[in-house]
Amino acid sequence: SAATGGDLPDVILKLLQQEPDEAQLKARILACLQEEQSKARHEKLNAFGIMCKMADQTLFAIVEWARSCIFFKELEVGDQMKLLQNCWSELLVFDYIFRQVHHGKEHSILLVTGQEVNMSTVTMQAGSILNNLMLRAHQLVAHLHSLQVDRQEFVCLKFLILFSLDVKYLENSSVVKEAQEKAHAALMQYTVCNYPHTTDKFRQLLMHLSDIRSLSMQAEEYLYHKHLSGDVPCNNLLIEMLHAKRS
Ligand code: DR9
Repeated sequence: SAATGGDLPDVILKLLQQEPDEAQLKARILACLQEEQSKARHEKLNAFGIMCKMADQTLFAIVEWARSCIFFKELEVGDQMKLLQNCWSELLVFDYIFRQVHHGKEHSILLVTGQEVNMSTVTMQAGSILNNLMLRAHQLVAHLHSLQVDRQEFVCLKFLILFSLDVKYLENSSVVKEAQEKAHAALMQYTVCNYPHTTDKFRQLLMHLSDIRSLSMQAEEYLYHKHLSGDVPCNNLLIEMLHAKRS
């Protein structure tokens, strides 16, 4: 069937229905950070630690999303873990990027908590590695903004990141392959029907997935470096995922 108006491909429809509620997520993360702030002075986190906590909570929400995701639910826990270990940082970066595309402001970034941070603050406070990361991220935001990526495409891309064919030694790789093919077909159909004048939107969107990949690898390097300097708070899911990948 054509993917016009209310007639969306089935996969996209299901993925849209499963999207977590932004307002609820925001409230949950804000509450978690406020609780952190009310701790005794000696165990209080600094600004960087709070940002880590925020990313950590976002990652929890991403894992929760994956676990409720079509096709993913069909997999054994072992396979689920392999997929998540492969793509957790990409999903975080992608979440960040799409929030900025939606935010649509060049001179500030929007955090998951709803707070805005001025770009000049980042430029002043961040070191060269982080500044470089932010610059690359914002070039990607600009590209996706000019491509007019919408919510339907966003959920499809997120799903494609989760079901990467790069993951080896799965018990059930046919589910992954099927998920990948279904999402590809849905995204192609959707972009051709809804953006007939954007030449090759489908291919352009997929190309940006490799930018997300390389950005996330660079972000992992940065995070690992911060971890070794003792800057990342303990009991952090981000660090656990970093170690799982390296071991
Ligand atoms: C591993 C994959 C993680 C991807 C996470 C993507 C989500 C990132 C979410 C938010 C990023 C926003 C950053 C806001 C910056 C706040 C202001 C600021 O610049 O503070 C500086 C402070 C310290 O900077 P520094 O490490 O460069 O040290 C400077 C040095 O001491 C002096 O020269 O930086 C922060 O507070 C950054 C917090 C990031 C915490 C989240 C961890 C995620 C890991 C990597 C993020 C890379 C961002 C990639 C963007 C796509």
